[in-house]
Amino acid sequence: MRGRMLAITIVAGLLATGIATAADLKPIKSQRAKDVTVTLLNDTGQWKVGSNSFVVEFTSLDKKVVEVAKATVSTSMAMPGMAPMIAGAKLQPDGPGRYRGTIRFPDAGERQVTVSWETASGRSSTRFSVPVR
Ligand SMILES: [Cu+2]
Repeated sequence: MRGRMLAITIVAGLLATGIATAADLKPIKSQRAKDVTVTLLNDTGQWKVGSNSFVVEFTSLDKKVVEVAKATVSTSMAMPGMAPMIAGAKLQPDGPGRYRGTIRFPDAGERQVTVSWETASGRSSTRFSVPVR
């Protein structure tokens, strides 16, 4: 009985750890680009001024993982009377159809975000806006 309780505790602990990563992430933005949905996520569902960690996921319309290569995330902010402010993310593959990224924003405001990726059928990209608060 005691051994069984311990086993249950360990399994529950492992499940909690595994699910915690996925379930604690909130979508920042989800954008459909033809047959692929691109979703940015992090722990708050928002980008903030300063350093940000996030995840970008590529899924099919029926919510299955889409394996992509060479994903990139870049952002641009229109600044009145100035050249646009550009910031790119550093991305690391983190499993099929998923990348972990970091990006830094020096100020608040709306960003035009461009995500691009490669599949067997070629290179694709999509553009959408995300506020930095
Ligand atoms: Cu700016």
